[in-house]
Amino acid sequence: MVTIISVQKDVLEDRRQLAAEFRNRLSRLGTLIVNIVASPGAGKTSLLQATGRFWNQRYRIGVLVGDLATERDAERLRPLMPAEQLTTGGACHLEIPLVIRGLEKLPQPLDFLFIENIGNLVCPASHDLGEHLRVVVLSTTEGDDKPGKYPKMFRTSQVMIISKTDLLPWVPFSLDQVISDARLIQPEIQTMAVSALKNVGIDSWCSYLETARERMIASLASPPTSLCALQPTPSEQPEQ
Ligand SMILES: Nc1nc2c(ncn2[C@@H]2O[C@H](COP(=O)(O)OP(=O)(O)OP(=O)(O)O)[C@@H](O)[C@H]2O)c(=O)[nH]1
Ligand SMILES: [Mg+2]
Repeated sequence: MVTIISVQKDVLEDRRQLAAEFRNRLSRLGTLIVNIVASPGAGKTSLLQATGRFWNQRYRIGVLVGDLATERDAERLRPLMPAEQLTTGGACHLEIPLVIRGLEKLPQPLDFLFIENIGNLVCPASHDLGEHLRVVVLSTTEGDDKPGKYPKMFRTSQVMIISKTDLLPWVPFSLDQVISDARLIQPEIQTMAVSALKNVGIDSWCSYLETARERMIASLASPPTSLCALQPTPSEQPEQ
């Protein structure tokens, strides 16, 4: 016999509230939180490595990187930025309590907190991690039909990064097709094409992030207590 139990409560409501509080707390510190979601191997860690190289210590960056097992991604990132591995054991997505605990192990405050979610185009779409921006990375080797097939992930993202564009000459992948497919689902989605390997499009991505952070700060009722002075990089220092 099947017994149906009616649950008169949104089971994710507590998590959403926790995520909203986390977002507000980090907003007040001037930290833009970016949740990077994608299939396994789409190029999330490579994009973060290219971002760290491009900014070259200009900002205070921290990364929480999720995987089922191993510290491999955190080890790749640590030469460029503080990175804490969140190992889930078997869970196919990150949840906000793990993110809050992970942040305690990173230096504070930060200008940008990146969260590399578990490689999965399904479950991470349903979990608010307190991010200001959700960025879905889709690589040219995965096919240009993915937005239509995994609509929730693209509907809940503000940005679609098309990665591994250096492989475009060799794979059947249409940039126009993938962008129009994504815009059918999320008309406002911003799209960027990058190659982390060849360092193409990373400047536009970084400048998009800088603008997003400036807008987030401008929307606050009072300025953050720990604003980064936007120090010029050594190469930009005026000659003595
Ligand atoms: N050709 C090419 N290969 C890339 C590029 N970016 C990443 N790769 C390769 O793609 C593979 C996966 O890259 P990762 O950055 O580890 O991908 P990921 O999404 O972080 O992977 P998981 O964390 O395991 O889900 C590696 O072999 C990278 O070298 C790129 O721009 N061009
Ligand atoms: Mg990775």
